[in-house]
Amino acid sequence: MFIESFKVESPNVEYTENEIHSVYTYETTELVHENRKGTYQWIVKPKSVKYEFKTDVHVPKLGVMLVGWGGNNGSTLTAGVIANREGISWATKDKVQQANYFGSLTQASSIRVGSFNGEEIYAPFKSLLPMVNPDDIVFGGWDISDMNLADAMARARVLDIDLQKQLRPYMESMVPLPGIYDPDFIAANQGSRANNVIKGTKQEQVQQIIKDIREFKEKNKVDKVVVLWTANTERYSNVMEGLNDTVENLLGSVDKNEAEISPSTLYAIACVMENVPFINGSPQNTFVPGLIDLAIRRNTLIGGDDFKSGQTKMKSVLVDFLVGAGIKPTSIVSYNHLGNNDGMNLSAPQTFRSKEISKSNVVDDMVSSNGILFEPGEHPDHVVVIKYVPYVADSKRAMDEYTSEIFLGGRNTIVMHNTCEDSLLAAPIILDLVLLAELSTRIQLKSEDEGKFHSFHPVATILSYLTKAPLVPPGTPVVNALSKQRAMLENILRACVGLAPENNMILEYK
Ligand code: NAI
Ligand code: DG6
Repeated sequence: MFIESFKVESPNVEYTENEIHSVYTYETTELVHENRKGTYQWIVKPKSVKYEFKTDVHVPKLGVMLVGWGGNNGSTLTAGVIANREGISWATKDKVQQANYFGSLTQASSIRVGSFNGEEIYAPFKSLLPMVNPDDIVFGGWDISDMNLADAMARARVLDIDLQKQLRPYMESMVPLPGIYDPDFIAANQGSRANNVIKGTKQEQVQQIIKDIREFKEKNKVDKVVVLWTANTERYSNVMEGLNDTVENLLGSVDKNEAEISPSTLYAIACVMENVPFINGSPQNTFVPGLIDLAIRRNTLIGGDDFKSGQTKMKSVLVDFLVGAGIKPTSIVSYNHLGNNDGMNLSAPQTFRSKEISKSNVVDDMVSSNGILFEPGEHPDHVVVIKYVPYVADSKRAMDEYTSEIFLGGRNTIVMHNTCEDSLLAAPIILDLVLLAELSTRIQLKSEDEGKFHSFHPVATILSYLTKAPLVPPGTPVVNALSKQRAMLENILRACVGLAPENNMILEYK
């Protein structure tokens, strides 16, 4: 059965006019490796830690500024939110289609809240805590192309034509602000698009982005802004001592107009300086060490990297299943071809390399979790190929072959073929990223050992479910398995309303 909303009644939870306050017992373990009677043994001690969570229930008016607003993802997301807000329906060759948010964790997935009369009861994910309603988001942003959003939607060739016609009046007046363009960081084939660029030194460019954010906030009367990079994939920037390894060196390099500071890092610096959350939806190393330290110092949320939309999502499910089932994946080969502007940009070796890295590291934690199947340091062969094929446009083809060793030396090969509009997968993920980033800035916590409430660590691991290469604070394990990432997110939000983690034991019926 599905219910729309619920309220928790518990001595551990208090709902007030301003906040939800919960007291939560975190059941975990403590490990020690000790010499006991001459032999080293691992001792696991179950441990309970009391936490308190405070969630501010005032949902702000949210502004979302996209870097690369006029791209396929930016225009598709903007169109999709307007279509939902306006209740638009349109004729396709199959049926009359109603706007929806399929593919969004927050808007279209559910959580189990318990059992009632022998039936499992589910509620919308978004009913867990007060979240921004996408209808109320004000969109804006930057693009190095000055095309208005209605034309950009047509250029993207993603949406049905009848839907585009209905959306055009809402989007014609939306024009991206000039962006920071550096041809050294993206493919040369993007040059013809760059007719809307911020002039000046890197320091002047950062200052312009800060000014843009302030003016956007003022003009649209929004309480909070989240900025998200959905612009072209950049090449990696070099990380060097003295250049970008510390806060001082990074800011000094901006002052010195150092060529190796990328546009995405400049936008991120501007956001962190303004205490505006910044999310990186592409694979490049925007978050150089000096920037991560700056975000930590200023306690500003940063999250990334690279939206996890299709092929990688499947990979982080399938490899988790294989390794979890005691089957040994030995070779993973992923081919993609696509014909949109993202594909064209990725046809340059340097930008492809950024994507290859983020697509390749996604099975590491699963492999290292099973020492029965894999020797230390052993990995499956893992190859990623991306080709640009203009004809297929945004309709990306992803083909994967997984070969595994099974019982008694047997081989098991699984082949998958996925065809899908890339931007229709990415847009709901972008929405989730900004909504969850905003929500997480309203949550405070403290453990029994801490005197004061504090926000989550500024490096937002809570967003990991949505990204291919989750950015984590230095010294923190990276989790890629999709089910674990989802459980982490859901269980933290459950803790905020005093609900136990979903343990799937269903002991009531045992
Ligand atoms: P796109 O090429 O259609 O859009 C990117 C936009 O960014 C373009 O309009 C371009 O003019 C603009 N741009 C480039 N550099 C800029 C800068 N420095 N400042 C402002 N604007 C700039 O690409 P699409 O398909 O929208 O993808 C966007 C990004 O998301 C790409 O990096 C892609 O790799 C990444 N991504 C996409 C996924 C998907 O499923 N669509 C999944 C994972 C990541
Ligand atoms: C080619 O792979 C284009 C890319 O931008 C991908 O479409 C994007 O990274 C999505 O990747 P995945 O692996 O999550 O489907």
